[in-house]
Amino acid sequence: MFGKVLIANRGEIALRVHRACQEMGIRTVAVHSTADATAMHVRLADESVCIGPPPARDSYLNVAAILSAATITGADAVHPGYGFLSENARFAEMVEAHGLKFIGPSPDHIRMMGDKIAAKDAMRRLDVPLVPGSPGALDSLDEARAIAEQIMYPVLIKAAAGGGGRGMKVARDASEIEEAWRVARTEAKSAFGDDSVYLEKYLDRPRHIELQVLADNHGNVVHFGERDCSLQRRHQKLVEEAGSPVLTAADREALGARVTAGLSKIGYRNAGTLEFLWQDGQFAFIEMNTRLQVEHPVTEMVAGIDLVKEQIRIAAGEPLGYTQTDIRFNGHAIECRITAEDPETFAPSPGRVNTYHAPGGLGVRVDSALYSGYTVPPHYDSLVAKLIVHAPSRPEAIARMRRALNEMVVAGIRTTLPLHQAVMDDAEFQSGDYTIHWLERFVASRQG
Ligand code: MV4
Repeated sequence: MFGKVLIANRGEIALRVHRACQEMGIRTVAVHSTADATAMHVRLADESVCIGPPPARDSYLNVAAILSAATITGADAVHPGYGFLSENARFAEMVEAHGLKFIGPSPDHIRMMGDKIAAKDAMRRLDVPLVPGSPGALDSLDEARAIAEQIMYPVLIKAAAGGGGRGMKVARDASEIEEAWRVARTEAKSAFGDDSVYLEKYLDRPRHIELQVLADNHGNVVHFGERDCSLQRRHQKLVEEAGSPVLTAADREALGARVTAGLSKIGYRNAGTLEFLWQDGQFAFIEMNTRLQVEHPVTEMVAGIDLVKEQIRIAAGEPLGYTQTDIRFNGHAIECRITAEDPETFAPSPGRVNTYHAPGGLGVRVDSALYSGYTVPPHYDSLVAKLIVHAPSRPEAIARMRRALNEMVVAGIRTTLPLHQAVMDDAEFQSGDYTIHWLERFVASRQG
């Protein structure tokens, strides 16, 4: 096992990784920008190294500084967290080239899944269900037209290098295809430096359901069930649940079996998440993320597993000590992402947190790097706390979340706590019957 792990991240996820390391007897190295010198992840780590000025490109994305920090502190491995360098195949390669272990998938798999067309190609070959669409990149507008006629409008043109909603254009009918083709390619070129695009049937009222997997270096692949992440606004998730209110155990097992068999064939390793759209009882793969995700705690609560410890053990070469049939799902978990934003306008609200009080009690977990007197810097993601609850059933989890939200205090800055309270109080949310479009309308109705 590793003696020392460098955590190439900040905020709650750096803390999350640190906690797993501590319990495993592994020492930790925090890296931080000058804006984060007093951050909780720096305070708790065994050692810390300043890697640059506040802008992420000069610090948390500064590969040379991070690798130097790993070398001078004698770290054995690097955990990238999420965001920043977590899905950068080149970074994973450089970590390994410096004689360190990258706690994540192989560079080749990171690269494959980063190319959304290559990812779909792989899943097609592995018999994972896909959204109907072009067999690969579109070569011409004529090809786009022909495929759209065949699979029927509406269609979506997406950037191959995209993901997370960037570089996507809908064509509702034949009159819109030329414009969608042109705009998608232009946006893809300017955002990613790559104008390759592909086409899919546009699903107009899906849920976003993702499957968590883990694979070791010995051919074992298991899944930990799904998360329902349909409650999002502008591609920012607000609330996630495990399991999905719409899925049966049989659906979960069928999809899980298909996916784990497929990933075993391509030799995937470490953690991964497959994103699906779910509509009319059908799953359709859209993308795969090759990192630990923000919302991983809801899976941990229902599956009774520590995904970060598993990632570390896998990277150290240990086999999974269990098989799929050992994995059981218990109750229901919900996560609220609390951000330093105005709860109505979503304007960023960095600044000093005068008072921070975390809720507690049975079935309540808070993943946060906040403390009373901490100043939320303006340079990074606005996530300040994840409030996670676990209870025997979805209604009990909602009741527990409402209670925990009431207890929680983050004073001095604006946060999305009031929005979360309104969502939990809403009868439609409680019914479980919503799509990816529900939250946008809910927010608009609150703005009046
Ligand atoms: C789609 C779609 C409808 N049909 N693909 C948005 C982010 C990216 N990961 C994929 N996205 C979508 N792809 C087809 N064929 C609708 C979305 C989408 C979405 C997906 C998941 C969660 C929230 C979303 C919000 C808007 C659009």
